[in-house]
Amino acid sequence: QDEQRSGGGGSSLVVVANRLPFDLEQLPDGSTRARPAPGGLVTALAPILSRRRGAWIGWPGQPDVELEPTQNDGIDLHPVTLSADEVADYYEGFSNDSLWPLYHDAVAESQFRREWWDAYQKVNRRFAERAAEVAAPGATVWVHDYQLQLVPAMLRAMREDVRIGFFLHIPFPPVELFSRLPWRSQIITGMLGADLVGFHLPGGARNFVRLATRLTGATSSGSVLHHQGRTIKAGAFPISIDSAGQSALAATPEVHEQARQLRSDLGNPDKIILGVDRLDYTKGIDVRLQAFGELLAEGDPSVENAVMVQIATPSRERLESYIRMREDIERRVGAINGDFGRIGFPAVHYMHQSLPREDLAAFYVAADVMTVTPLRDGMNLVAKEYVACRVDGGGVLLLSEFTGAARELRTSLLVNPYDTDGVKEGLRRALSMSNVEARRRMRTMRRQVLTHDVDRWAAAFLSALEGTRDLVAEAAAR
Ligand code: ADQ
Repeated sequence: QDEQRSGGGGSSLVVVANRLPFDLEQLPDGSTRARPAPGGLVTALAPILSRRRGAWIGWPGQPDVELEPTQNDGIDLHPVTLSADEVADYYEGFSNDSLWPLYHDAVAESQFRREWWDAYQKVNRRFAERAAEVAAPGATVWVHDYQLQLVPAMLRAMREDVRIGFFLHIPFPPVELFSRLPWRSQIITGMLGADLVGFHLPGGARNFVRLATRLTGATSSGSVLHHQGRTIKAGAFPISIDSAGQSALAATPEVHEQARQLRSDLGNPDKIILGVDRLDYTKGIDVRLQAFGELLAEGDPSVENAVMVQIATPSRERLESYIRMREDIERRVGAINGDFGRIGFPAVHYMHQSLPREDLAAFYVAADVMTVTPLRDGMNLVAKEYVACRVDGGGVLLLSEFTGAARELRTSLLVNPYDTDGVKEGLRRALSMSNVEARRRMRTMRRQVLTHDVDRWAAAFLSALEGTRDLVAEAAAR
């Protein structure tokens, strides 16, 4: 009976994210098969989840499919069904065409549509209801990212007994930008349903505290907010990667051999310059193409000496802004190759493909210079993956100041992606850097990445979330 009242679920740790960490597929006999689509998040959370009979609530990635809950690797998977219209309005529309550009410094224009907002609320409610069903009494529920910012308050209204953490994987904008959002108060109120609200950087947490006091009448003391008789903590938790796993992968003879083969396939250039991104307008792929093209035009480096490889994962392909940006990038690649390529030896090798982890590691191992030049990025895991893969201690990382990673990877070559001359200068410096200097810089970065991995991130967040129980007790005692 108690179970019924509190929701009836049995999971003491519940992760709620837009996507499930597995691609689910329905078999002819009606059962469900999970194919691993592991990202960093599931690698970090899987051990904790299976230890605590954890559950993961998320969309399986296909519209209009109704799937039964299933178990995989000791994790209960609860698929949430989205209709094709909901995918268009809640996911592509409100999440990726309203919030995504707004939260990334408005580098593209946000579209605000009321029907998208309606769908966002409706889908957030569906996720919250599912969490309320699945969570055991007193469970910990960890909600992820900008697609689900209303879930904390919705879940709080259904289940007072659960501890709720919310983590935002993308930047959280300053008051001046966020205030454009027609539903700004509702979003902040949604997040305030959590006990702990986490961001990559302290600046994100500060923006949140400022907005909460301005828009909702919450009061603050430092990073602690008081709202409707509850206490909410805001904090910074910079995410990372499975550093040891990534490093071990890069050290295998197979990856080593593949990297050697790559260099030879590229015509054994002196320098390989690499870019690896989701094809997204925030990533500044055009910035590095522009800089490389101008350097080639000036003849330093010469096209015989340096080759650029840009690997871009297809992303959000139905959105107009992404279609336009893809055309722009591909036109730029074509122009550089038209001007500087030779038969059999293009100046830029461009792949619009998603690669297996091993292949990606081989590219990281082969690359003399890694270019990460986003106009704005919450963290950027690619930068950390490159560092983890450099088991040889070499390689140069050219990194945008406007990534979260720039805070931690202080000995990278930092550039302002809006300053074309500065990026050119950085790229030239990277290409001509002495081995001694490159190794000294890489050593510091490797120490950082190897000691701050994604396990540590998850443990830090969850222990801070546990710690909020004390905050509540303190408030009650006052
Ligand atoms: P993303 O914007 O997706 O993540 P990022 O952090 O760089 O950006 O992660 C991309 C991941 O995709 C990396 O693990 C990378 O290896 C992989 N990837 C990229 N290109 C690939 C390819 N061609 N083939 C295969 N894999 C590829 C959001 C935020 C970031 C934040 C993360 C985590 O925008 O700022 O760091 O979440 O919080």
